[in-house]
Amino acid sequence: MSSSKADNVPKLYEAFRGSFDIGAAVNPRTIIRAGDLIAKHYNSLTAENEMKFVSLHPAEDTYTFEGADQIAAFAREHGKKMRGHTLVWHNQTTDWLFQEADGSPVSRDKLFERLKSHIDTVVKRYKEDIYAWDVVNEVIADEGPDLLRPSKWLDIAGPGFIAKAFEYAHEADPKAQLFYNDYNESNPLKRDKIFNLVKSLLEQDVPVHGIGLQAHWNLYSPGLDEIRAAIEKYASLGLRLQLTELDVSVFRHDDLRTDLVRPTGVMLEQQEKRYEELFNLLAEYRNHIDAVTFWGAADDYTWLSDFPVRGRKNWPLLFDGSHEPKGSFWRVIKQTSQTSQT
Ligand code: HAH
Repeated sequence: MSSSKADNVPKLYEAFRGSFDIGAAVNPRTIIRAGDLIAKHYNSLTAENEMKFVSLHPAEDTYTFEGADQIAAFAREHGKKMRGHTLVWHNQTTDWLFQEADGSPVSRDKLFERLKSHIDTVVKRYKEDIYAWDVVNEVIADEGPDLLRPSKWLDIAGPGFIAKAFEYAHEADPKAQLFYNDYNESNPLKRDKIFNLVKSLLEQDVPVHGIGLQAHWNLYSPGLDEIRAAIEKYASLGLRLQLTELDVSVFRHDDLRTDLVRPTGVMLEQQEKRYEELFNLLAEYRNHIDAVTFWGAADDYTWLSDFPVRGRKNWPLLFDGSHEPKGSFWRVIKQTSQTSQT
């Protein structure tokens, strides 16, 4: 990176000091390839994959901490905060957890024993590094009347696994802030289900402290009014809020085109306007929002290139493929200098 160029670029997280932390999801490759950019602009890190069940605990007697440890060491070296992601999820979890050695399903009690042992080991290992955990990820059903999505967790343990996960995490690190995290969080139907789930956990005195709005958004949706309504509804529970996985896809949800090798000028302009509006809204709610974490650091690597459309590149973040600030970065920064002058 040319340092003369870099010197003219203000640090993203410093622009939001006093409002919320600015985080990025990272992995062992990006902390090397984009290490300077990450160290400069973000003051909080989340492991994109390395702290998920399958990454940490591939077999009952095997923990693989190398990738997660590298990220924690990078965070320590650069004085960054860390969020933990994620303890209970229906994806990226290994089959052994739900099975006996002969392949038959485990009992409910044995599943809870294994869950407790996993949470204890992982949460205690990173106690000094991680201040907040996504304890339960994505258990709500997107569509239809059912509250919870089908999963092995639900099949074997019934809905009680959710409260148990929070209780085990709280026992392992009583100081950690514990989050329920989900996507499509601003969709009114799913929003109300998330609200009802978390409300019922609170009524049972389950230790849940925050709601993570994943915020995998695009240029067109969700609408600002829907995002605002979601923030207000979640905040009405008296919990802390974070945007945990923000990105702004340049494609509509049902747009399947794979021909673009770079974003069009129109897309970039729309993205600038969208990011400016989003951060204006987030700034309004800074008393409720503690951190805004992007699901990546720069457009050269994002999970959205190839997902959900194979062979389609995407450009959802504030820095381009060469780690230079995009127009969207300057719009987000400009907005903070205006609010701090008033
Ligand atoms: C998130 N799911 C996950 O929380 C995160 O761990 C992963 O790296 C990327 C996105 C969002 C999602 C999904 O995985 C599948 C369908 C819809 C949304």
